[in-house]
Amino acid sequence: MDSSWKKSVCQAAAQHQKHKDETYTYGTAGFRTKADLLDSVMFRCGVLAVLRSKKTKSAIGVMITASHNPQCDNGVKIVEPMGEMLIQDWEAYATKLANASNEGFQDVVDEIVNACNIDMSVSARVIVARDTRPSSPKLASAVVDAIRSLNADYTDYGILTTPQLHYLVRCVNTNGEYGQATEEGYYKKLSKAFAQLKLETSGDNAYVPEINVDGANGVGALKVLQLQEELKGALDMTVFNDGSVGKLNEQCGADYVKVQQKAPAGVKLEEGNKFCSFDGDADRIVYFFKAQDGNFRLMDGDKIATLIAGYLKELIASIGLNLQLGLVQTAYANGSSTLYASNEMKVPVACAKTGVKHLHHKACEFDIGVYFEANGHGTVIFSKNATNVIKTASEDTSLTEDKKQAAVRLMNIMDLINQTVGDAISDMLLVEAILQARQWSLENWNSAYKDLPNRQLKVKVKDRTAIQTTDAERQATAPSGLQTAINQLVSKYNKSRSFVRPSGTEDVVRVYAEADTQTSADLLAYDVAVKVHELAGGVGDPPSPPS
Ligand code: 16G
Ligand code: MG
Repeated sequence: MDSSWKKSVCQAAAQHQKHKDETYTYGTAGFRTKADLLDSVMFRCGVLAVLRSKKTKSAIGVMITASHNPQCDNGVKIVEPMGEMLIQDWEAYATKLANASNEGFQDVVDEIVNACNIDMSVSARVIVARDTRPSSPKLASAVVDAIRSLNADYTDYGILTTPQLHYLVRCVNTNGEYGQATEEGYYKKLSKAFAQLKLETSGDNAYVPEINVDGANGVGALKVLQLQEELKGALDMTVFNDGSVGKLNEQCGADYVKVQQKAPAGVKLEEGNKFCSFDGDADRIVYFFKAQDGNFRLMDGDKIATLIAGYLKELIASIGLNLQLGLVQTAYANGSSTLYASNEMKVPVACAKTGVKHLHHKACEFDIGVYFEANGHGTVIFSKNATNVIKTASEDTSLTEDKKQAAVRLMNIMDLINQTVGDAISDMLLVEAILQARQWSLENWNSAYKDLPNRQLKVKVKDRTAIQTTDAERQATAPSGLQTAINQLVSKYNKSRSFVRPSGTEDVVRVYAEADTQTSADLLAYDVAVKVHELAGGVGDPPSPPS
């Protein structure tokens, strides 16, 4: 077989030398670290994407972004043919390739080619996009160098949100069945579905078709403005933190708002107005508003998930379809949301490990799987069966007009949803469509259930892998004695729960606690953090007590 590719990829690799002392970890969603350490990683991910494309005989996506991390960081996510995240077997290859020495690079490539039985004569295609970070263009060109050295096809879409890239990969691999494989096609698909979901309403209506978007000074701000044109007035959007003044993710964006539980900088929180925050690559969204009591209220991923699941469940029932709808959460889901979903909505709830790939996987077990992380990342996936059943109903002339209308609505909802991955833009339109159908303000939506007060803390330890977990991260199995200590602390408070896990994106251990009052949640989180510091090799001073 012609092996000239080996020479050309090695020559190109020599231009993208690995930092000798650096070890790269494939985290929860790909590689992520300081941007100036990533050139070789990008090149090697480009190589990996080409190999994966040859293996799957499909187009593969590469997204350059570090999501909600500070502007100085960057990262890379690899996207599978149907728009999912890279499969886990290949995460191990990615890690090995990223960490191979400059001399050992070709051997690792050979090893992957052999282990996966890849036919290097098969053609390959990679789709590349990046967020708005200043470091992204150069890192994208490292990916492109790799693709070219292997003589593969590629399309560089320039600046996109992460979910837009996921969408495009799926469009390309389904020959347009999922949608038109252009950025414009994305806006057209979403805005058409949104327009068709709009209902004629009259009289008392608490819903207002206006939204203030905090774009995190990132790509989402740019893209929402492009969508605005397509929506032709169906939703009036005002964009804050559009990147013209502030820094990416600095005191703004979905992660800031969720963790700090307060409005972002640059936004004037006025009573009666609706707000939402995207993260840096627009795959997360949270809503918020100023309540009548003057206080800030957060509508996080759990609130969004229950809104969506409740509405979909009603639609399915109104048509009389026999489809199983389920909700997938993580350990971070507020205890009230879990109780509300299972006891009030009667929707089965499953718990998965943190990270989209785990939730997505679990959601595939239902006909209709709604999955959301509390941090605002989530979407809905419809099985092949569900899609067919809904399509058939929407065309069934023997159904009553009401049932048929409901089935057509479900069809449009399927089109509105980005089923490949959580998508802030698509989720926002879905929330707006449901609020419109329900004629709800955010106050109405918020009243479904009351969040339990909660607190998240970080603890620095020598080696965070000292913490090991089971039961979807709800129980710690190492270090020994930690779980028993957590159980004892939890038992001191009412309606309390706490767990710890090593972060997959930062060098810290995360602590979560909830309880019936904020004071108790704060104290419990603090007590647990102290235990982690004591038992899991904490570095620096022990955590300080809540003020
Ligand atoms: C990544 C994940 C997100 C998860 C977060 C956890 C994807 C696309 N993103 O941002 O789902 O919630 O990591 O971060 O999977 P942590 O491990 O640092 O807590
Ligand atoms: Mg993100």
